[in-house]
Amino acid sequence: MIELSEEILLRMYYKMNQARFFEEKVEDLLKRGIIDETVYLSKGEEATGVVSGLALEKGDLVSMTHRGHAQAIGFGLDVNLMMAELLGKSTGYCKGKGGSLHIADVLNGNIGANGIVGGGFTLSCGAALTQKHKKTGQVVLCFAGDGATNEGSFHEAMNLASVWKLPIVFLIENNLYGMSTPIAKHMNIENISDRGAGYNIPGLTIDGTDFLEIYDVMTKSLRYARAGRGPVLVEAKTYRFCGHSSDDPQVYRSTEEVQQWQEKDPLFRLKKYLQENRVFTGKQLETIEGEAKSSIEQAAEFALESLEPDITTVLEDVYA
Ligand SMILES: Cc1ncc(C[n+]2csc(CCOP(=O)(O)OP(=O)(O)O)c2C)c(N)n1
Ligand SMILES: [Mg+2]
Repeated sequence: MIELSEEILLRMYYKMNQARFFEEKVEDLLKRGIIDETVYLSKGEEATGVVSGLALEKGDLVSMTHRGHAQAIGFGLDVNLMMAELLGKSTGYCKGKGGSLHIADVLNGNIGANGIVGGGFTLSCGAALTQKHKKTGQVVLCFAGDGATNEGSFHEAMNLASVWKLPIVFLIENNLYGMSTPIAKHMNIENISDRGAGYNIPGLTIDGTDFLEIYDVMTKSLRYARAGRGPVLVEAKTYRFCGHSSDDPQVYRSTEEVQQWQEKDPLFRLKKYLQENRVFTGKQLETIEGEAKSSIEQAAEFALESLEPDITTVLEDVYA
């Protein structure tokens, strides 16, 4: 089994906690009416976003989904600026005009979250083509959901990426549902990774709650793409603990099913590993959790104290 350094495990545990606390804070702010937009939470899916972000090299690019908070934290975005964006404040990543669905930091390689399901596939091809022509040696990590792989853009992007041997790793977060539709009703295959074969792209299915497997497979896939060998399609089976969006009564799934997946909570799996292998003491784990929590408290304070965008800037940075 792959061995991870203490340093990487520390960052992983800190960031996974940050992602969980970030969304718990968002839920709280939503309930209090302080956040006033539809938000898509990834509680339960943190491992794919955080762990694959840690497998990237400096300068690599990422395109995120509508369920992108853990993906953003894994990539290294600043939680203060993320929270400010969700509150529509001028200090946010898009000066408060984008919200959760459009968090982006293009100058630093984060092509952005996307309100259009499947919108990131072809953008990622463009970004990867640039890396190939400029010979930067950087790779694009393109996140998407299971439902998104039924979009035409997925198939166009897979074809182009394969024909042009683009440096992309497609990471599909298969949380078994597209909104309320279970996967068996929206595709007639068991593993999305099988779709790679149609484009001569290697396809792999992994356990999206297992940090070791994600880190191992993502490191190898990124290395493969970086070496100029072409794209890789990775499918991670995972589960969202909360509803599809902030207003989903979840009548389409049973509480037993949710409970079964909660037993595989990626955050607890990581904690158990750290305890059983005595990587950190109980006290050290508590300190890491405490620091992650206070970073989110500070982010909320930063966002709450920040100014609303000035009305005179309403048309700035808007192009459509
Ligand atoms: C092109 C497009 N079609 C439909 C929607 C509405 N929509 C938002 S999220 C979603 C489900 C996407 O499912 P999946 O790709 O599995 O991602 P998940 O929400 O499960 O993370 C849909 C249909 C949209 N935003 N964009
Ligand atoms: Mg889904």
